[in-house]
Amino acid sequence: MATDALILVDIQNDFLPGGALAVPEGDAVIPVVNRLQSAFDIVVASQDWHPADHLSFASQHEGLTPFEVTEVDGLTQILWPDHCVQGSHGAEFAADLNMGRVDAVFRKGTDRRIDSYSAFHDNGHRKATGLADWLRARDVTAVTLAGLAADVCVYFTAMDAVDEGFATRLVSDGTRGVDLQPGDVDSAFDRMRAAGVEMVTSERIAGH
Ligand code: VGL
Ligand code: ZN
Repeated sequence: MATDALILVDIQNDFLPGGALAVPEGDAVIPVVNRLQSAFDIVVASQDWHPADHLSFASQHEGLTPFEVTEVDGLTQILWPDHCVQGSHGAEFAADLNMGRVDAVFRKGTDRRIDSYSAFHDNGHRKATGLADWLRARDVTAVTLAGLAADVCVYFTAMDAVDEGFATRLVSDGTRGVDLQPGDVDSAFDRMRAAGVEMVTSERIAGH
């Protein structure tokens, strides 16, 4: 039977206020997604999970600072503060996030040389995380996304979900963005809508 899966994107300490790459109001998504989970048969979570020397970190590039842009392995790369280092507190899921209903966790960004914003593929579309096949093996045809950050990992996950053929929704009150440049979140929402992503508020999700 075709099912709808909830995908929780990167709800990790480093993306919450006080974290290394804090998303403003990032913690506001937690009660929303905790309430939503009971409306879904399948819940999965992605986890940004970098080695300490990951090349998306400004600290790995002499003379460059966070939020500058450079090239890594032929791809344009925004340099970030060190974040979500494997095994660190910052990489852990938020303490208040209900993990009891999460069926599988997909880790990404594990290869030093390539970043991975999407929960489906790395940024060069060189390798898949396995999420699409995992979902298809469970007859998932539709996905509902929530989490962090709206204009980075949620955005790329949504665009890949559409590409992979899933009917894709984003919980508008279940996400927050970085807005590195003011307007980034608005334009990410516009581009997602144009690609066919349906925006839905959590209160309109059936069974919740
Ligand atoms: C993210 C920047 C770097 C995210 C991950 O989860 O949105 N952003 N790594
Ligand atoms: Zn990252």
